[in-house]
Amino acid sequence: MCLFCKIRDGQIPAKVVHRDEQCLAFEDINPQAPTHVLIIPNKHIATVSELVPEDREVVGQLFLTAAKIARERGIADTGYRVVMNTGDNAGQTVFHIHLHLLGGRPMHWPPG
Ligand code: D5M
Repeated sequence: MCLFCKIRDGQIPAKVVHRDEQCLAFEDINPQAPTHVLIIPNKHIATVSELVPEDREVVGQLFLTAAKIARERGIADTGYRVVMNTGDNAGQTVFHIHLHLLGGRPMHWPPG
């Protein structure tokens, strides 16, 4: 089972900030900003490239959850970044899709 499936199932501890029927959000273990939360689908999907039409709703739920957490953290007005690294060249290290929610400081563009 993959690392994030184990977190989903409670086999590896995480600081969970949101859970519903479709997704789970928890604090990134190596935060790159004052807010750095990962939002994952409960369903194991390795990369964006493996998404199928039936995943449309859960992908929407990932973004809605990011927006909700951003509001709760008070970073919605100042702005934040949501990003999903896909594949080796993008630096994906955990092959269970996850939306990074980063905020609480100015973000730079382009990223590295
Ligand atoms: O991002 C993978 C992210 O996953 C990276 O920011 C660290 C985070 N990570 C790795 N292990 C854990 C655990 N155990 N808890 C919480 N966060 C974790 P990627 O886009 O794949 O590079």
